[in-house]
Amino acid sequence: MTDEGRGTTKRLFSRRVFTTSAAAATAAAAIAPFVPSSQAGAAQADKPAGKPGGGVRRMTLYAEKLPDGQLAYGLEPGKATIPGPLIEMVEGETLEIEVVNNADVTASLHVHGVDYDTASDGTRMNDGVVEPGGRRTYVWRTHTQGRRPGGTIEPGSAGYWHYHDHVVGTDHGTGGIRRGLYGALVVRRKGDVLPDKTFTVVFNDMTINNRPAHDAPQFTAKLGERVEFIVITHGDFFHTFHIHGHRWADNRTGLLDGPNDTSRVIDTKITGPAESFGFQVIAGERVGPGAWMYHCHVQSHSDMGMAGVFMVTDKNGNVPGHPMTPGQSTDPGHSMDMSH
Ligand SMILES: [Cu+2]
Repeated sequence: MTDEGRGTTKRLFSRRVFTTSAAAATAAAAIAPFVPSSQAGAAQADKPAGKPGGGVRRMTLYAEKLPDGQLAYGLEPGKATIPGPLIEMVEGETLEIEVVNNADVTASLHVHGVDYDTASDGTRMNDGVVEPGGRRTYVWRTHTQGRRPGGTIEPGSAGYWHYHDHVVGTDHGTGGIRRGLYGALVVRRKGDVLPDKTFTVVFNDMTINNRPAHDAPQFTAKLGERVEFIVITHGDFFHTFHIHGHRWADNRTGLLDGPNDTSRVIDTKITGPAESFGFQVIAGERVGPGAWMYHCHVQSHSDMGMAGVFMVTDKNGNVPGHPMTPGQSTDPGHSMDMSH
């Protein structure tokens, strides 16, 4: 597969940390589009922030059939990718996603982790599907962490989540997921540290991001960049995500909150169907530039090709022992290079 369109979405937002509530409200509007800058005009249809506790944004997601017969979501016609575009939200805001079904099968959009009505659950049972040629708007809501009457904490929506089809093939979207209708969702909390770039790794049956065996995506970052990985599993198997030379905290953000955060620090995590997690690393921190492998650590799975490379370049764009060629990266990441 080519590099074209593979997760190259740019964020229209560059703050490293969400700040005050007013600034965050502005920021929430600012990150609205999740579209390539070439499509920034289309994104201006976003509604301004208006509801208490967060704004409402709109976006359009196209479900399409790829030339090789796989299915994918995209932000523009003809630009669908596997995984679909990274969708970001900030706790408190609402996202109205219009799905345009350009594929030749009935498809839908089902999300994990956020709030929605049954009409937005993407199932045939609730008539939440989109016929070929049709369109339908799904509404995702989020909320901030709070305290319930009686004192217990109600968790907020922040987390590493994901979305997928729920109707192609079977009433559980087994065929849609198998063919590529899935993507990552991250809901951030005010104050969260933002990465320079984000890479999505989906263990889908015995593939990574539906790519052929031994052809997993290569991710590239510069030494010292703050890189976010989002890991999702689909299909029938359990996998064990592992990355060489880097490690993270096993909590919501993957980062330690402070010197007293006792979260376990790990470099391997078991992940079963429909689970998702994410974390951030500083590329090459203490280990330097290099070709750092990431893979499923179930031995037979890695032997069968569930392994890829996280290329960490030096400041000149080189990797020791691995000459880099232009366009070599199969996923340049969702970079955050726009100032705000
Ligand atoms: Cu595996």
